[in-house]
Amino acid sequence: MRILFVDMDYFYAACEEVRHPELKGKPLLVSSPGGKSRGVVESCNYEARRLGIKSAMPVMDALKIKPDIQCVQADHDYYDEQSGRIMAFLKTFTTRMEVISVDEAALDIGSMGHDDESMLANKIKDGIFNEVGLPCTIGISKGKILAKMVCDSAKPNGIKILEDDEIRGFLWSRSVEDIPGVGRKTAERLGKRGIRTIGDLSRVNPVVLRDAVGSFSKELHDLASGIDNSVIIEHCETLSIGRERTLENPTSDIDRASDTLKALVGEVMDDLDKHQFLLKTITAKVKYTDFSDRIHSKSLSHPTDSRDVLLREATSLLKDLMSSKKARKIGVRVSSFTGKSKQKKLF
Ligand code: TTP
Ligand code: MG
Ligand code: MG
Repeated sequence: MRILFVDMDYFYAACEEVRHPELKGKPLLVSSPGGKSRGVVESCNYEARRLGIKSAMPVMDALKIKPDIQCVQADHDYYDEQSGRIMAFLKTFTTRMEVISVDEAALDIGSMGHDDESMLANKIKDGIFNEVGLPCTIGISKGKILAKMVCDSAKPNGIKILEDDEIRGFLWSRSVEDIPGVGRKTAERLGKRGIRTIGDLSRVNPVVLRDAVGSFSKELHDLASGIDNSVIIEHCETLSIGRERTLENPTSDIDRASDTLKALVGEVMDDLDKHQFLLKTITAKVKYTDFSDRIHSKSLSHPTDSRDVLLREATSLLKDLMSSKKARKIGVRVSSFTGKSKQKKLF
């Protein structure tokens, strides 16, 4: 498996620099509501970081370091919109992608026939910049956690590719805190047992490790040995499930296409059940005998997993589309998913 991991550089602050270019070049922070008196730093540019300002620090403390720092209150709707554009662009490079947070995603690029990883990374980096004007960093390795660590190590504005035979060299000199999921507390517990680098971690007796960090120990020991079996969890909001089929006899009468439609709905719902998703948006598509095509969508007021609802709504959408011309192919696609159960967070 090859995973390409993208994380945007100083994301919120960079978004603000794009719409207010006059903020560029000088220290800038984006604060949570509460501003200068009660806010915390959500993101800051690298000019601010050089002074020691960082995320999660009270804005008051940042002001002690740099009293005239430029300070903007967070506008999450705007960052979500930029994030959506970035994710939609990334999705064009792979069929398997996990949106990990507002500014990071992991793409499975192993099975896509992209043979030159460096060229692909440059293309994605330049593409994001053209799309939204924002810088990012890309890391590539054999698993999601390794690729994230490689990405972190190449920040800001970098690209780094780690081959399998370089993994141990890369990992062993780093601090255990460089592993996603290892916070200060876990690092302290490991430190008490003399485990400070990932190299130390790879050599430690598994019993000692279990004693220190419990069930996390296997994952940590595996990673320290260069084993990364993390999987891509496709994020339901960015997905859609669809099927289409050519009709035996072209027709403009929906009743004569009803068997085909029932089969398509059945297949779509089987897929949806496998993922344990609820759907909200239904899209019908028709390809006419003159080879033109049209689509029609509808969003339901409540998410559903009912076959009857999907069949009824798809029938009504297709009926409209087929009233004018003969259809030779019909399709049904569902999207805007929510999970039936909350998804597990991996990092
Ligand atoms: P990060 O990717 O962790 O940070 P960043 O993009 O600001 O900087 P870089 O990746 O270059 O190190 O987080 C993405 C966004 O999430 C960040 O811009 C703001 C938000 N965020 C918070 O609101 N609070 C936090 O404590 C952190 C770490 C991030
Ligand atoms: Mg980031
Ligand atoms: Mg991030």
